[in-house]
Amino acid sequence: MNRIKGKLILITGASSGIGEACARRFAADGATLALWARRLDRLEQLAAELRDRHGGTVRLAQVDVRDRAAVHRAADELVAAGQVPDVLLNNAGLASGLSKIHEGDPDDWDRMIDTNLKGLLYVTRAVLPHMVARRRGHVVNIGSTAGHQTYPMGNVYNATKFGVRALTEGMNLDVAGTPIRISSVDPGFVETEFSDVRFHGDRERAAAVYQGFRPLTADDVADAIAYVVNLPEHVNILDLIIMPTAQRNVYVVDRES
Ligand code: NDP
Ligand code: 8X3
Repeated sequence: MNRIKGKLILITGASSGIGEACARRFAADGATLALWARRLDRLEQLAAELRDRHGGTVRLAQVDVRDRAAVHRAADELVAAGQVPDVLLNNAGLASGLSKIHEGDPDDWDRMIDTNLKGLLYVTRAVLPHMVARRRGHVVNIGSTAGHQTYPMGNVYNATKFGVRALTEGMNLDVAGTPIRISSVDPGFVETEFSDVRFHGDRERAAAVYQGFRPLTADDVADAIAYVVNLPEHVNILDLIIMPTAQRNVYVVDRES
């Protein structure tokens, strides 16, 4: 049964990777979309393709989730148009750098904390009150296996994703007494632009992360997210961990040499 058709789904970080794959998947399932990211040109290209292929409504906004005023402006625009999201996919996020804590770059730390934690909070604070007022909605946070287990030099990225896990649990408690659902989908290795971003554009280093085994694709993760969103309203997946079969925990991966 398709319970996604007709829903309004707001996706942050829809210009690439998991967010983009979710936009494609939800558009195919008949959802109305609101897509946010900083790279508006990419969103425009994606929206044109989706409108062409599926004919549905796609709303775009250039939003840096670290900019609280911009987040509230974009959310207020949706609400003023009568478009309170049925589903908020808090996906925008990144790793920046991979260094020992005593050698780390504080600018990388700011980038991760401001995006993965504060950005997710700003978006949630702008959207969730409207869901609570309507007594309807579903927030899906993209966490990570890095929010369950630390790995060498993952330190601050790990901390942000452990934080996302705590926020998922906290939000879930805070909406008690409403029918709103709060979920987290926590992937292991997914081959997207994630490692290019982490290694500041060093493509070779990024590609090496996924060498010797078959990583998840963004579409694999979008399938899992669609499963979580499509469940009947009395069913909530609080936390779904999804990894490539070759990955056994955060750092044990069966690689062919
Ligand atoms: P990508 O780099 O491919 O996509 C990241 C998306 O986040 C882009 O659309 C980017 O858009 C957006 N984004 C980043 N910073 C901001 C910002 N300040 N404001 C708005 N949007 C922003 O990576 P993934 O698709 O892999 O990552 C998506 C999520 O999945 C992240 O939260 C990541 O931590 C998580 N994740 C990824 C895993 C992986 O192995 N790839 C595994 C586990 C979790 P733009 O640059 O246009 O703003
Ligand atoms: C991304 C997974 O292990 O590359 O959240 O940090 S990992």
